[in-house]
Amino acid sequence: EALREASDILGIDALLSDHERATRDRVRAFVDDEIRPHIAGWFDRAHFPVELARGFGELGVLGMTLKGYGCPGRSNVEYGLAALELEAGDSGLRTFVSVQGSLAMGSIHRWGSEEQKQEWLPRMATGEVIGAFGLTEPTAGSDPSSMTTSARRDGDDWILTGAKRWIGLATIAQLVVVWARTDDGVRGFIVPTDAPGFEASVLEPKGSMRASIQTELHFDDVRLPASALLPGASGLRGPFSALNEARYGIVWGALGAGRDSYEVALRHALRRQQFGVPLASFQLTQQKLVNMVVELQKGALLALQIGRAKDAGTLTPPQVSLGKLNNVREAIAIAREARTILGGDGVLLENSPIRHAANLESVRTYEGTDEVHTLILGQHLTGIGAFR
Ligand code: TGC
Repeated sequence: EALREASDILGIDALLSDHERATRDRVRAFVDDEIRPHIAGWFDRAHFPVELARGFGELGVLGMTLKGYGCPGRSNVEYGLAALELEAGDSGLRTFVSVQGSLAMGSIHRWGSEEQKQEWLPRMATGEVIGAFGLTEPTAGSDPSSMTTSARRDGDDWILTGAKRWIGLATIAQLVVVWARTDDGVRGFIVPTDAPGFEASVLEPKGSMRASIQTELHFDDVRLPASALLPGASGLRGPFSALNEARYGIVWGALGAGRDSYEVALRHALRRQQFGVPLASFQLTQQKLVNMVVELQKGALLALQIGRAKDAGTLTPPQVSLGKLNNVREAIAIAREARTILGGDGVLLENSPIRHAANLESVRTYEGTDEVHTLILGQHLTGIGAFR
């Protein structure tokens, strides 16, 4: 705790309210008790602990900022602090919370009918029902506008055909919010995973986010009732609005992976003796540690500014892009540098930095790659879209 206080050189803790600190400490304790002791084994065995879904529900981090329908209704800064603590445990487990809360629940809360919200959200907030979000396709990643999955009318029903790829959780989910092309543009559908013609398979083996499930989906003429359509969403604004929410969580979450890597490296550097003195007494080691803390402190200020703007309702997509681009990029650099301080022991999974570094390769790629966020910012600065 004293080492952690020393690393808050700018006094960023004091910018948080007592309530925000209490929320953060509650999630931190959950991560220490329920995730930290097991995560290396889960990662090694590529195991996602599905029983944690109920624990996350009790902790109040599923659909954390959503109001009503049994959802926690907390502030965006509290959600950000929770994401940071969860990702200090593991990016794959924070991803579960993002997919369930920001993407699946967020889409239903924002675009769903009253009946859809009442049917699904209360049970998703407790973790009883798991939801996934299907936007990316085998041939449509950074460019969702080229999606080929389609839904056509058959009487009052819809018939869904196509495929999705890199979809979190779908093999353990009860529903997937699927975005598909229709005569009326891109629309969203709540697809039950037991519907005939729906198939989900796990993408494995992965070298990143191994304690998490990513899947490929196939829809072979899946018949859906009219009530499956999300009535409020029309066009790509529907899925992109959900992506804003998940990207926001990553702005904070990446800092958790970075902080955990730094703390492991610092403890090792203070303990490990070489040439008769602790590693921490070498100038090169101190420089590495200092550079990590400089970036963690800058990243925390950035996340807090973005979080306060989100709570004030003024947050813009370029601001989220700036935060995601910077904080994930710096977190990977920190995790890799932390690994070097650990020397050979740094490649063992009992030390977290190499796991965080591997996980963050996924985080820099999903929810908009570094390149996409750079070009969103480039468009903001120049007024010229350079995507194609
Ligand atoms: P563009 O023509 O600019 O926009 C189309 C419509 O969308 C609106 N829009 C947004 N709305 C809300 N928030 C945003 N951030 C928005 N960005 C765009 C826009 O206003 C417009 O609305 P309307 O009503 O006028 O039609 O779209 P574009 O195709 O030119 O955009 C280009 C680009 C590259 C920015 C966009 O395609 C993009 O963001 N690409 C990245 C896609 C991405 O992030 N994919 C990640 C998928 S999710 C995932 O990775 C799975 S992780 C979770 C899991 O594990 O399952």
